[in-house]
Amino acid sequence: MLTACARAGVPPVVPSPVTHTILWTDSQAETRLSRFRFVPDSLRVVAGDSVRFTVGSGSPHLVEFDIERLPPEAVAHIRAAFERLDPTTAPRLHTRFFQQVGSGVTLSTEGWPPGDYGFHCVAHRALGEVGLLRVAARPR
Ligand SMILES: [Cu+2]
Repeated sequence: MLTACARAGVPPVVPSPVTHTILWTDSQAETRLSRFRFVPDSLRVVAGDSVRFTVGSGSPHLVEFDIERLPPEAVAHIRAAFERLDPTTAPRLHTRFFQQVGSGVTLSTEGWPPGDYGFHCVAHRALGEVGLLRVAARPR
């Protein structure tokens, strides 16, 4: 089918940017071993999509990208995105804390190079609140 379309000169379908949601959770009721989590803790996006980090429950959370688990050329893009949100925390690649359920930040991945982006919550990293964003190149 794809081959037929390509032969007919039909351009490939380019997906429109979408906004994904990742929740910060404090799911004490589920298990004490993995109380603090990102849900989902792994997400695949296409460059240009947005990612909304939202408090689902519990304690104050923030998101910080792991400078050692990023495509090297991604650091400047993340810093620029965070700069628009809060210049005081941007140099360290993290947001401020959010606590109220439903509050959070939306990051656009426009221009972000493809690769794996590790992130965590500074407050609960040792308790397992870590995640991974897989950014794929947007088809042209
Ligand atoms: Cu947290």
